[in-house]
Parts: sequence; structure tokens; C-alpha cells
Amino acid sequence: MSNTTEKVHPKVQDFLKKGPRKLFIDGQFVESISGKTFKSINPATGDGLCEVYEADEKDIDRAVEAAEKAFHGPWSKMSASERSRLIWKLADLIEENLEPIAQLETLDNGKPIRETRNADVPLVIDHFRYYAGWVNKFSGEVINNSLHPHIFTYTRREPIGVCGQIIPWNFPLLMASWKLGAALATGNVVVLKTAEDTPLSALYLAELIQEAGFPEGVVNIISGYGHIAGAAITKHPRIRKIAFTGSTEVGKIIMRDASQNVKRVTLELGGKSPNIVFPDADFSKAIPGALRSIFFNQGQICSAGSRLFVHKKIYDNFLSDMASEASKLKVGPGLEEETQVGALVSAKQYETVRGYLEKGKEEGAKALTGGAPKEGPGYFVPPTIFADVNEQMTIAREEIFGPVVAAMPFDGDEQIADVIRRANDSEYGLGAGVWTTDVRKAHKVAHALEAGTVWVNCYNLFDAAMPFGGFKQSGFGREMGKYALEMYTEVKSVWVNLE
Ligand code: TXE
Repeated sequence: MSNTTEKVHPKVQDFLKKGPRKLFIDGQFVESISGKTFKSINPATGDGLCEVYEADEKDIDRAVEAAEKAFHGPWSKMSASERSRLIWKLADLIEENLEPIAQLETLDNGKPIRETRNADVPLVIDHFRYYAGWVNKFSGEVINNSLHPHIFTYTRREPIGVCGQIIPWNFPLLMASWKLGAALATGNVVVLKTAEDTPLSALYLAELIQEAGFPEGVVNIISGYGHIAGAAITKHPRIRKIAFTGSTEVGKIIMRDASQNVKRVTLELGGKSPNIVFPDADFSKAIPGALRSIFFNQGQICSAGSRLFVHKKIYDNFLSDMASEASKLKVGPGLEEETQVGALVSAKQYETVRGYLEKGKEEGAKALTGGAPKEGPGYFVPPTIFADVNEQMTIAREEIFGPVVAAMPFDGDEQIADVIRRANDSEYGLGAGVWTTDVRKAHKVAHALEAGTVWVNCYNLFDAAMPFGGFKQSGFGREMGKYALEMYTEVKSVWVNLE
């Protein structure tokens, strides 16, 4: 353990000491059948943090068997109130453990403690409470059919069964909660695989799931690699649905593999989201908003406002103010209270972002601030604003997933069609931002943008009640809100002859 981990919460010390951490299958913590382990790294130092057991196909088989047993047994027999109570209790336990969970997440992922403590973990708690409230409220409907007056017709919303959930490393616990909340509220059972870079917080969550008293096998939490454990989940014939968040590239593999068994699939993939600042925007809000849109979570967020369109009239002033603010952001180890930009998650992600920084400069973009990664130890990249970008440049087209924004000017006063066309000129369509004080323009632009979420005079806000997902190659299906419940249920039509 390195120096940074010496000041951590005793529960975290304890958790890390008890490595290798086991898989959570059938309500128990078990070693992988192969006995193989891998190391989770602290990205702020590059040192090993904790060993974790690595699952393969055989472990997935075990987890599916346990999940099926729970699905046909205690979970389906449990009343809606009891299911709701369990989900609510889990939220309470997370709240009681907020500090150790926040620290563990920061250590494993690199993100600032001020974010894990004030955003990630509180959002997780709220998410579970929101879905606890849905358990007895989401149901089918009585339908007045048109041709058969003597037949009583209604629908039921039934759980799908064993759901495979594959999550990424950028918001490890939050992504787990987005996937688990709706699945459990609708009566499904789950085999969830964490990302190989960040397995720890979900294993801590598994302890709380056990403590809350969920029946064994309802939730199984697996650590392992994508091409082994992830592929085994996608291909498993008795897993009926896959919910995936990650890269568009892997999303395509998952769709292909899941199609072999006609699984239900929902995909939340990458983005290259436009953030548009009109000349009538309130600078005092738009500048911190633009900073937040791209530097929050070190830019490792699928909805990052990574293409910044600023009107020509204000372009120079806006960018110089933004660059001056960005250069003041404190970059450092996530556990330090004053850190605003933490380490990137891994050496791999650091190298990817370094590559884009080089590419941006090679292609003629000018770094107003940042522009080069810090040398190690740790995987730090300072906030970078590239100006003089044009749409053909790689940094304007590809998802960087780092603290790097590509700024481009646009022209025209009442003529907003041009900037909308440019904003929509992307294979992605996840998020978008609009900054203006003109309410008509705000709505008009919001409606014209091809994106699953549009933030007006705000950015990167999330709420358990608001659906989230993508247009185009950013995926399909929605997480959160009532919409996510639809993604986890089958509709059954029932005809009852009353004659
Ligand atoms: O993602 P992967 P990576 C984007 C972002 C980033 C890039 C690469 O641009 O730079 O993806 O990151 C599992 N079958 N996003 O390589 O590989 C894997 O184990 C089944 C955007 O880390 O997509 C992990 O659990 N599963 C994104 C999960 O997929 C497989 C968040 C995501 O990893 C698999 C993360 C396979 N064949 C990265 N291969 C977002 N939308 O927020 C991998 N996995």
C-alpha cells in the first residue's frame, strides 16, 4: 500500500487488506474456479491497490445457476413491499458507509474525493431509493379491446429473468446502481460484471447487499476481463438480457454475440457531444458550465461536452476566460481534498489521451492551456483547451475520453441552422449543451439536436427520474426514470373469456 492509502478510512484499510477480494455468487464470497487473480491499480500512484479473483466462463455458469434458482424461488415469491424495503435498506446501508465507499472509489478510479463524496455516492443512494419507490407502481393495464366485448383483456409487466449487466470504469458504483435499480425493482435477477480497472466499490456494495438480506443469488457480482467474463455473459444462453455501458466498439460485439440467442439488449455507448454557446449567453454561468461539461471526471464521461461551439462574436474572450479558469483547476491525487482534476483511470487511458494530444498538435490545433500529460508517477493530464480546431481533425471527431476540449467558432445571428448541422454531424448522439438567454432559441435548438439529452444553461446534471441514453451510435434503450423499467420487463397480454 502506498502513502496515499495510509490516511484512508479504517473500513477501506480493512477491505484492501483482505485481498484477494472474492467474487460474489449465490450470496457468498467465493474464489474463482481457476484460482486466477488480477491486480487493481491506484491510478494516482500507479501502484497495486488490491488483488481480485478473476472470473471465467465456469464462474459465469455458477452465477447464472444461482440467479435462476433465486428467480424461480424466493425472489419471485417475495411481495412487492418486501422487495421495495430491501432496495431501500440497501440505500440506507450505502448512506451509512458513504465515506469509506467514496474513498474506495477515489482510490480505485482516481477521481476526486469531493466528487465521489458529493456526487457519485449520493446519486447512488438516491437512485436506489427512487427505484424502491417504483416496485409496487409499475404494472400492466386493463385494455378495452375493440372486437370482443365478452373478453376481458389486460397486460402484465413481467420480469425478463437473468439479466447480464456489463459496466465501465468511469463511474463504477453509479453505473452499477443504474443497472441494478431498475432490474431489481422489476423483479429480475442479475449477473453484473465490473470493469477490470475498477472492481472494488461494487464488491463493497456486494457486502451491503448481503447485509441488507437479499435472497442468495438475486445479485451476483463478478470481477473479470471483458473478452473472457464479459463475453461469457453476452453469449450465455440462459441470460435473457444484456445491459451494457462502454465503448461503441464493444457495443457492436455485444449486439452481434447477443443476437445468437435473441437477447434483449440495451446499449449506452460513447459520445462526442456538442456544447453550443450563443453570444447572448450569461458568461458567469456558461464558463463554469463549459468547464464542468468537459473536465468533470477528468473528461471520462460519455456525455462530455467535448466539441465546444462558440459564436464568433465572443469566441476570443470566452476561450481566454475559460482557459484562464481551466489553468487554475487543481490537478492531483483524488484523495487530497483540494483536488479538482484527478488521475485518469489507467496507464492505457493515459496513453490514449496522450496520443490525442499529440495528434491535435500535429493537425494544427493550438493548446490554450494544457496540451501535454504530466510525467508520472500516476496518470495525470491537465485540462486542455484546443482552439483553432476544424471538423476534419481527429480531435473533433473521435471520443477522447479525457480532459480535452476541441473549440470551434460559428457564425450567424438568427441563422442557427448552420451550427445545428455541424453539431449533428457526428455518428454519436448522447448529450448536448446550449447556452443562451433567449428562451425561444433554447427550445428550438434543443429540439433540433440529435442527442438523447440536451442541457440548457446547465450541463452534466443527472437525476434518477430523468431517462438517459443515446441517439445513433451512442446506443439505444434508456436508463433511469420510468423508461428503464420498460427495458427490464416483458409485456404479457392476457385474454379471459367471460362467456
Ligand atoms: O471500454 P470497453 P475501455 C469508451 C472511451 C474509452 C474507450 C475504451 O472512449 O476511451 O471506450 O475504454 C467490457 N464482451 N468508453 O476499453 O472495452 C469491459 O470488461 C463483453 C465509453 O475500457 O468498452 C468493461 O466491463 N464485455 C464508456 C466494459 O466492457 C466486454 C465508458 C467497458 O469496456 C468485452 C467506458 C467483450 N468482448 C469507455 N470487451 C461510456 N459510454 O461511458 C470489453 N468488455
